[in-house]
Amino acid sequence: ALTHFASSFCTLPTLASPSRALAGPVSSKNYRSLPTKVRCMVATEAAGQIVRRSANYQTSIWEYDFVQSLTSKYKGEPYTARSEKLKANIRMMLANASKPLDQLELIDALQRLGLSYHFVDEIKSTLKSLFYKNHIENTKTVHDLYATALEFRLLRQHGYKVPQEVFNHFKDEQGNFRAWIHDDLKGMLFLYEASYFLVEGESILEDARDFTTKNLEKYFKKCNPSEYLSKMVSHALELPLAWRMLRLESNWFINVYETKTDMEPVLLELAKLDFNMVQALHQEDLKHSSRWWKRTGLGEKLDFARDRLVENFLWTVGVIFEPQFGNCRRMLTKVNSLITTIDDVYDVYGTLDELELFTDAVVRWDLNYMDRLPDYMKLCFLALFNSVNEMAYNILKYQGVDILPYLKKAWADLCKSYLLEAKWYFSGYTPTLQEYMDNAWISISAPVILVHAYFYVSNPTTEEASQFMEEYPDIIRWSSMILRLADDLGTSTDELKRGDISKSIQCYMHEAGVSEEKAREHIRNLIENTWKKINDYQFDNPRISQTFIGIAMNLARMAQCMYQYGDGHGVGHLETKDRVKSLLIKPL
Ligand code: LA6
Ligand code: MN
Ligand code: MN
Ligand code: MN
Ligand code: MN
Repeated sequence: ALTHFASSFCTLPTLASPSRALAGPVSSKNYRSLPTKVRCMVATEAAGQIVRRSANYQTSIWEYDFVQSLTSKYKGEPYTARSEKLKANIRMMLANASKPLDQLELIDALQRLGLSYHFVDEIKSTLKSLFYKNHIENTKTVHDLYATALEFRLLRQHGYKVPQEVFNHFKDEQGNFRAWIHDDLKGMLFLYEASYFLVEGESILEDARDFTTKNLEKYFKKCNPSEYLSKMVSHALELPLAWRMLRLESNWFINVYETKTDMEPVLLELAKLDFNMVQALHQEDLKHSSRWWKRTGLGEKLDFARDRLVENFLWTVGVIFEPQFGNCRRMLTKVNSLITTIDDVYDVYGTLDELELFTDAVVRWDLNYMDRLPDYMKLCFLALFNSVNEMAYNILKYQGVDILPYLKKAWADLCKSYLLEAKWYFSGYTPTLQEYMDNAWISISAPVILVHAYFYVSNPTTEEASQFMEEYPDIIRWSSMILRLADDLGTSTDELKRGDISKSIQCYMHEAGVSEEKAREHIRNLIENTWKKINDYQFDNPRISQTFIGIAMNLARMAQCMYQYGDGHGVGHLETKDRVKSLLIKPL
């Protein structure tokens, strides 16, 4: 019963064609009277055969036995002892650094090398006193662009809303950046990175971003690409630090830092060692997750669906990498794998009737609804039901709070949003961008991911905080929007080829009558603007933990990473493969 037929599914939707757009959303009742595709489907159903789409996804490139064979020597005694010793040295360095610039540079290096999580308290108190001295007492004397930008970025990263006006000093009476800045390459680079911590309405920072982008690009055309600073510039122009996936950035930076003339050997040694020790833990999380995935049988039984356990695990490393959150990574890998499979049920394989039944079963969260489902859906439903119930059970067992209502609701919302997209697809409907996004920030699954993550990093979990999650706080919405838009930029071309709804790009093309290139630019602008809201969220939200805000930001970063060069999630053999190797397989 689980076989499927290759796609012979009538014509593809022509998205730019207004004749396919309906006046409003369609209900499940009127879809049968709509254009070509639907008639085609009715015809094939009548002949007793259901014609299904196919995404022709490749099988997984990561074999189970290979994953299970991963090992690392970076575990246990000699390594932990050495690591403790190096950490103590660095703590001394932090305590002995007396000049503000030395402190800032040390903190920046620790962050970029992926080590700052070991020095949270030290960094916090250093930055607190710097902020107090420079922005409350105002005893600041240095007016160097590089130092100002570095301080600005670090303080904003840590929740201090330093005013953008600190950069006015570098502008002339006409409001242009002063001429000498063109020769201050390092200053420009750091101003560029700082400018991405802007919030809505900060035009000085917007100017700074445009100005530095333009000038760094100009510089880059004529520089020597092997120099340290040039490597930093080209990397920054590709994607700013603020948007980068932390572990990958550390991996990259450790290698570059090694070539820096005045680098600190102690930092380098700990960075490599710590990276390898963390990788050893991640391997155990991955192996655990992969055994679970094999037990579900979904990868083997469901031929139409993506079998992407390792890629799903990579997402979780992007979302939360610190050693102590292994349970969260293991749980989220399950969530991601279930999402990826069920998304393919809705987008590729299921008929509309089946999807209605599946949605019903999830909304009711009731095994009594299972016997109405086709076999392949029974597998999905029971895997989902058992896995999510078990997650709720763990929280109930250890923390005494029943979070099942919140988990159930998140999945019900997701399936309802999937179903609406399926209805749009089968009726050939093209929504406006706004209408699309109102649904698509849920259908990208980020709310499900973030709600589950929330409960696994909040300890204790309170009833009040749980209810707060139910309303999906803004930070969830912004993170979801970025995931959705980045996913559309990377996946919509293939999705439309195989048969799928108009995604944000096509909705905007249709609505604004613009070219695909213009529409993509619009979507990239929306991503930039959404980051401004996320940046602002950090400053004044005591109700939500910094850990959770970090997770939401990291999910957005991970999306920009995964879809940087196309569909890195579905097409696993390109950049994603190299990333998996360098983060999860090869030690430094
Ligand atoms: C992307 O697939 C996908 F499966 C997701 C659910 C995105 C994020 C996933 C994680 C972390 P696709 P769609 C598991 O591009 O159908 O098919 O929403 O998603 O565009
Ligand atoms: Mn498969
Ligand atoms: Mn999909
Ligand atoms: Mn989908
Ligand atoms: Mn997609």
